[in-house]
Amino acid sequence: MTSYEKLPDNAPAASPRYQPYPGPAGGWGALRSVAKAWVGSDNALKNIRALLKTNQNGGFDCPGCAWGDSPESGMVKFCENGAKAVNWEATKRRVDAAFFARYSVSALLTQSDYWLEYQGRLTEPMVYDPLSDRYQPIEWDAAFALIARHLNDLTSPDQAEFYTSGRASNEAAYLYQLFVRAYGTNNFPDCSNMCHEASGVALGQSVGVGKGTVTYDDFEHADAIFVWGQNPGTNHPRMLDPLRDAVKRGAQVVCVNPLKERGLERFQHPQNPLEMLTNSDRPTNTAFFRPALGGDMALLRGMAKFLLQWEREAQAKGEPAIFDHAFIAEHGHGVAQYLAVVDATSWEQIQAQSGLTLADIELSARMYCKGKRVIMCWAMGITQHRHSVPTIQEIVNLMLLRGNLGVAGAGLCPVRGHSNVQGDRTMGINERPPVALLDALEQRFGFAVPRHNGHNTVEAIHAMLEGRAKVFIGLGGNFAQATPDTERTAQALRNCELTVHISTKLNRSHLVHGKQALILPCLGRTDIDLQGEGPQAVTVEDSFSMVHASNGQLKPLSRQMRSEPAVVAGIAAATLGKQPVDWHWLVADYDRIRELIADTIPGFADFNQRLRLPGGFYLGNSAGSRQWKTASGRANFKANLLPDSLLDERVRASGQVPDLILQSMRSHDQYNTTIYGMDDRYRGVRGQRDVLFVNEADIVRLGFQPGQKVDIVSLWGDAHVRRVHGFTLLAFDIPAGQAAAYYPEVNPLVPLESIGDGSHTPTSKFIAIKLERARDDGRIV
Ligand SMILES: Nc1nc2c(c(=O)[nH]1)N[C@H]1C(S)=C(S)[C@@H](COP(=O)(O)OP(=O)(O)OC[C@H]3O[C@@H](n4cnc5c(=O)[nH]c(N)nc54)[C@H](O)[C@@H]3O)O[C@H]1N2
Ligand SMILES: Nc1nc2c(c(=O)[nH]1)N[C@H]1C(S)=C(S)[C@@H](COP(=O)(O)OP(=O)(O)OC[C@H]3O[C@@H](n4cnc5c(=O)[nH]c(N)nc54)[C@H](O)[C@@H]3O)O[C@H]1N2
Ligand SMILES: [Mo]
Repeated sequence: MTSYEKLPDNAPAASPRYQPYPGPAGGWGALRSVAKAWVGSDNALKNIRALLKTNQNGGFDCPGCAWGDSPESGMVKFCENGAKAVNWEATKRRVDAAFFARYSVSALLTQSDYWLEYQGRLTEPMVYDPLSDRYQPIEWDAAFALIARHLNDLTSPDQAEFYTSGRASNEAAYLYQLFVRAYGTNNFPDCSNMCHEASGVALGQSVGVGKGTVTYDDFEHADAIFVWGQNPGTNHPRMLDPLRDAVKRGAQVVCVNPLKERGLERFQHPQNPLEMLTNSDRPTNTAFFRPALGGDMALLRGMAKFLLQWEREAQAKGEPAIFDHAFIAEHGHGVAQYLAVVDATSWEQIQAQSGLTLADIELSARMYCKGKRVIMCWAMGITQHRHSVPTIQEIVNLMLLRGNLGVAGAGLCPVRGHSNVQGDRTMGINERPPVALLDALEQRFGFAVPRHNGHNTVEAIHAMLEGRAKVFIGLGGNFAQATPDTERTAQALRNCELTVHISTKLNRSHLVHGKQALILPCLGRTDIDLQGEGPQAVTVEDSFSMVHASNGQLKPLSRQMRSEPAVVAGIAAATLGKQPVDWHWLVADYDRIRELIADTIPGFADFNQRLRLPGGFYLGNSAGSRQWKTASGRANFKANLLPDSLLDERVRASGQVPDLILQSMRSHDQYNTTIYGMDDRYRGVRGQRDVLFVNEADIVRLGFQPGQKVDIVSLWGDAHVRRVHGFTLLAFDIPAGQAAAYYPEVNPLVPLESIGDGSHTPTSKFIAIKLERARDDGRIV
């Protein structure tokens, strides 16, 4: 075995083991796991030093999630999974020319995603050589010239796609969008299209701004916090602290999730819910509701229906109102229409679609009303459905009824994923750019910006599949694995004349390439970024709209690696010359880029000065201060109907009946398509990722046995066959009719056409499936 191939101690076990995890989230289990990561790391000492500065002033921003930090706390802020992210990036293993000389692309394609990224950091620019089927070294300038030639040869700039993943800094993202618009297109497919797009769309229409309205402090003042479709114990571990603190001071925490995720289950109501309704004297302030997949909107509508009923009763009896009439009168728009739709929604439909009993729905409504100030948080369990936009608007409706917006301790909190995905959008990574942004760019830089909308992620895949797009450039990410309908996406990338990836680590997107292909190695968050005028800081924006600086701490592995802004500047200068700016001069000192941001992006005046404030600065949020940038000038109640059926009409029309509805989710040992290990500690899975979590009664009903291997086929009613092989059935505590499996292993099952209305987000949390006996299962054929 060469050093390239050696896998870490926690490499896949020979056979999968499944044993429920007894400990709490965080705590000793988490520390032990971090310790294991350190011991297994070849860079441990350096990493610990680096980690101690994570998210602190002067240190770097954690490349993990986008949860914010308490501004006051001077404590070391990191969590188990942040530690994994840092350690993973700060390896000293290299994927260099010698590595690529050893392995052909075909050979690399047979390796797992885990193996590919484990090989280390990309350290030199590489170009694909079709004769040897290998990547070979290329000079940076030659790489830039190749890209420029391709871009300048296209008959229209709309034939190129410019993808962004959410780790890119504000400076990199701003420069990238400036270059792409100066080149002539708004084709900005973005990881956000697969993530919180529905939140942006829904909130924009409802309250006039597509971001969360709360800040960290609000969590300390809330009477109740609802957590919808989110697994913070794994994906936002630092969020557990404010939740725990809230419970300690007597606030309510209400979790809505079909899976009793470790870390959240401590908030499970320990008693019979009915006791609470009957004024039991035993105090309780937490609850856990387990809806049908996609059933959240029905639950929310049911809660609204209870509120309306209680409001009428209160009025009749002359008791204090349930609704905040003053707020609604001053700020609301469309409440009468909305309440008419609430009245018209039947309890039967609400119960059937939510998958919950009337008693559960009533309890959740009571818990909501009990709090004067309520925060609602949500993540992918809410955003990755066909009707995600109306679901999020129903969250807003419910909050508006009681004036839970724009006061301390209350508000909306879409919990973001990638550490700077929110900042990238603020910087203009947007395929449907607001007119104000385009006007500002045009005025500042004096070129005619493209005014027509560009492609989002799903549209970009269609364009590449149909030959309408011929060049793909990715600023980070792993497009081939993160996107739906894996086979068709692979074909889309292979159709391209040129694919370019600006990356830190080797991944499958480098191997599923166009006719010509480049890998451009870049610095990550942890690396010291040295430019012409000295070491540079970058900036990021967290879920609470706090902007702060990030300073890399580790010496880069190779001089050949370049920062993301420098790579973008290189491409831009080769393609456009010094138009509309002197790109190389700009990247010599990132203050110069920030001056341009200050000139063109609202909220960034005096950017360079404010950046130097300890803890960074708050961008503000119009809805959070009760200013409504909507067409009505008010906060809009959106009168959406519940979907007729959660199952898509295309599946229904096909006449096929699904065995189960599948959601795809993250294990505890992964960061999106980056797989750190084969275990999912909190769910009790060890040594394997090809597992399907199913209720035991369903396993029996479908004629299988726990532990048996199955093929999974998804239903869509078109000619494509979507199938994955050899998944082990795990009998799990999951509601009947549901299944769960890991992303990205089940992405081949997500149809490219199965997308959210208004968001175009693949419906990764709602996939109609059938199970078949695995062809290679030795047990039963
Ligand atoms: N360690 C680590 N941290 C991460 C990431 C990572 O991969 N690893 N990814 C980052 C990114 S980009 C993102 S977007 C976030 C993702 O953070 P999450 O949104 O927490 O990620 P998922 O694993 O997709 O989990 C979705 C949760 O929603 C639940 N769910 C699924 N369908 C439904 C539904 O219909 N209704 C309800 N109520 N619940 C449902 C699932 O059971 C699961 O608990 O995390 C970020 N942070
Ligand atoms: N089925 C299903 N599909 C999903 C989801 C789901 O829940 N289910 N979730 C969706 C969501 S929420 C998201 S956000 C997307 C994620 O989609 P992406 O953002 O495209 O995917 P990642 O796995 O985060 O990208 C990992 C790669 O990024 C590169 N990288 C890491 N750090 C850096 C850096 O600092 N700079 C640069 N230039 N490159 C870097 C590395 O090469 C690494 O291999 O996936 C989506 N896809
Ligand atoms: Mo995400």
